[in-house]
Amino acid sequence: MRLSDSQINDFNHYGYLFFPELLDKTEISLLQRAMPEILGRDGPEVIREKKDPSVTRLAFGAHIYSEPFKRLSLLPRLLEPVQQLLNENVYIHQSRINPKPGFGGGTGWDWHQDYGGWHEGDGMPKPQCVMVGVFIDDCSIAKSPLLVVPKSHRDGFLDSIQLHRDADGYSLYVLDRPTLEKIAGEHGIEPLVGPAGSVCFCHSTLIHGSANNVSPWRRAIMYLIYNAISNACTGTERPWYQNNRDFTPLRVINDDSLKELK
Ligand SMILES: O=C(O)CCC(=O)C(=O)O
Repeated sequence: MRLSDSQINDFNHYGYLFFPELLDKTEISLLQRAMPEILGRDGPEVIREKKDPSVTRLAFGAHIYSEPFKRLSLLPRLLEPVQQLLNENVYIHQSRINPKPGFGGGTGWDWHQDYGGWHEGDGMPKPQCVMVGVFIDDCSIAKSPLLVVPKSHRDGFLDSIQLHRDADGYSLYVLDRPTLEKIAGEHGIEPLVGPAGSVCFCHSTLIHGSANNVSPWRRAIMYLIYNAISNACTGTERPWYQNNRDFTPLRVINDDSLKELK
């Protein structure tokens, strides 16, 4: 999929692009079918909710060990726009599924910029990477959607941001309140809502967060972090599922490849 010049300008201006239903129902049902096995894995790549360890908070690396998610990550609809936005070849630095189950089981994410964790934790030189969010379930306002602050990527990685490191080693660079008040006061906050199969492309310094999902419904999103080859990470501390060390440039596969698993 080729982005138009105006879509590229919008990404640079607002810090994100949103495409409703970029994947069709067959593709989504194949991804949904793969979810229970992924969320039930017992390796360190699956992080549990602190208040209820029976609930999965994040599943890292599914694009490596799950065939449907591997194919998803290489579809031209995802990979070509990222190559255009970064203007070069890319590899996947990290992927994570945030299943966000209902009834409050899927807890929120404080306001943060993702780039901080990759820069400080993995030695990513510049914010030359794009986070692609693929909606595995419908994401409505009722399901505590992903919230973004448009244009907040423009100031780069913010000094006022503070590192919060979880015991499981998952770090978040969380914004202080006055900074959020100022930036959100200027630019507002947008919820990214749409049916399953919708896709967002976000700049790595775009401020985002979400609330606890108190609805009765799950709203899973797969986040694929594509990094420019020239921006490969230099750190080696974090494991394969958080800091992938294979910098081989990705090549697109046939656009029907995911559907062929049916
Ligand atoms: O999906 C969400 O609720 C937010 C996830 C998030 O902010 C992240 O993974 O960086």
